[in-house]
Amino acid sequence: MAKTVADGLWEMLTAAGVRRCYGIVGDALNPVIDALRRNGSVDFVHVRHEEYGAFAAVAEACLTGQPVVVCGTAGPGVVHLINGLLDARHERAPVIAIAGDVESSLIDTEAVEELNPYTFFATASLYTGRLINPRQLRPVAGAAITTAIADRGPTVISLPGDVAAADLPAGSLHVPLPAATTGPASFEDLTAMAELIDAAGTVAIFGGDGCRDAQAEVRELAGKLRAPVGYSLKGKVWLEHGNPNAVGMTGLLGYGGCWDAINHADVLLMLGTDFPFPGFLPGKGVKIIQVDREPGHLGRRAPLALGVLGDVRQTVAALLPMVTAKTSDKFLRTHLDKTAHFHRTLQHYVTKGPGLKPVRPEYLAAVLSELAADDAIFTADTGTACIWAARHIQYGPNRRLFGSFSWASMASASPNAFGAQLAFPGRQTIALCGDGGFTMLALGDLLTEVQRRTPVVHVVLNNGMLDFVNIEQQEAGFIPFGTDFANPDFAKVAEAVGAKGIRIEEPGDVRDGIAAALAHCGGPVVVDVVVDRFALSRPAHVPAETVKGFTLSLAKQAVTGKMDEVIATIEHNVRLL
Ligand SMILES: Cc1ncc(C[n+]2csc(CCOP(=O)(O)OP(=O)(O)O)c2C)c(N)n1
Ligand SMILES: [Mg+2]
Repeated sequence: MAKTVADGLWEMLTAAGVRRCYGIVGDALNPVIDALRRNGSVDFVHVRHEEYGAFAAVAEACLTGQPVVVCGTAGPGVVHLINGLLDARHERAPVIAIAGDVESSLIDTEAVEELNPYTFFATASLYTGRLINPRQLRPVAGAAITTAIADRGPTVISLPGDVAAADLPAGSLHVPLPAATTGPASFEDLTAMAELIDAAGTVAIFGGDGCRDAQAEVRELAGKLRAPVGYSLKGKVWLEHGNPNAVGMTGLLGYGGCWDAINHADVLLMLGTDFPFPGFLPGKGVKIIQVDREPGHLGRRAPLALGVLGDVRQTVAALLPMVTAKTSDKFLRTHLDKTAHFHRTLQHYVTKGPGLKPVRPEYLAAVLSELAADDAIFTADTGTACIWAARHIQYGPNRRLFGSFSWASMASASPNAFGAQLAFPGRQTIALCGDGGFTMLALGDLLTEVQRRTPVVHVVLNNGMLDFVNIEQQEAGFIPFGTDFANPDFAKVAEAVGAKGIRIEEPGDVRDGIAAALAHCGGPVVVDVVVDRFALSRPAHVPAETVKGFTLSLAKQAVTGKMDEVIATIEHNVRLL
């Protein structure tokens, strides 16, 4: 059989490092999947929902650094990919989507399932090519591959079935792969950084995901400058463990002395972070130096004294010998003390956890942290799962935390953990799921995990509501509405579809239940934990509007006959208020 365009496409993709493709087949994609089958070197993961596949691909691509393919067929199948591709864009994940397209002779006739890929993918994709002539294969697929790898983000190849099945034109399919590297800051910028730092009495550091390769350098700089080090959720896994200067996080999930330190230092050094909540960053009075390899990140969250383009590791390494060591550690001590105090407060519901029913999520997360493997990969749903994952799970040097932390979609934890497990078989992958998130996307593809015998551990925070939104509504002064739902026993549901199910209602069962889940092999586990729906978390820095909103909401609830809920909210959080 003569080679087809689809054969050529897989040759190009595998040469670029692609080893897996998540998706659902159908019409336009049939020749593509037939070519994948014949190629034999790509694992096709037949999911039940394309979005699940896309979120799995994002995790796999980010955790391995390798490009991963997703596919969906013309029209509706393609549409199901979009949320995951938007997440890929925010996570800078090299995900290449093969989007089935209508027959090339039908393009622009409003054919059944026809979709304009350029307009549809515009918000997500860094490059979208429509392959309507076999001779476009090398340049179009080449651009999709090169852009995904070098610019780190999703790209799309829209492919009509007739073109995929057409004969492969003669000629080279070689794609020269670019190295996605950025060097250190320029000498001028390094000098300006050193001058600002040397002139400052106190310096604080706030780091993000861009510090992943710079852990040792950032710790060394912080030691030399006696600088407290705070971090975003994405920076936490790199900068907290083994760091004597660590002062926690800012933002709504914030804890420790971070907010205070970064808002009261003379100079704030922002390293590899695009922390998206400007309200928690200093507005004026603090001179901010920001280092990032993305020019678009510089200054977009806070006004800068100096914006520096460069790789964090190389920039900090070059800066280290250029700055003078600070002698006073008063500023650092103050914020370390504050952090230690906050950690003690955080422990309250952990220590009391074994005696509190319903189960406190703080206790659940702490037990999970204690029992999980040292190299476990945790994923967390958008919702309260993020709070407990940020505050009560210790990451250490080898654990990872992954989630939709920038796009903030619900329901990413299960597919992220699935993608992580396929990429790192044998490593524990633990999805901390909201019950809203779990029922939104994970339930359907639990069947995929059962079928593939993929050992993902799902820990479902069963609070019977969209708790995060419930809290948001109260913060904004609303009476909570539209957030409740009724759940089945998820452990029984899991057992019914062939997964292991564990139901935990008693605090005394948490430890054994989690231990049994982590020990399970040969397939997925669902641990259904009925948790305290009134558990709140208090950020280290509470904006005045939040206090006002909460008070107003509690008052409104009281006068509209919801006094029981008001009392429960106060009673269940008395140690936080
Ligand atoms: C796809 C999507 N829909 C809606 C939202 C808005 N949202 C953010 S968190 C959340 C609640 C999540 O509820 P659940 O998964 O039950 O977690 P909980 O906060 O209750 O632990 C909602 C609706 C979102 N981020 N993504
Ligand atoms: Mg919930």
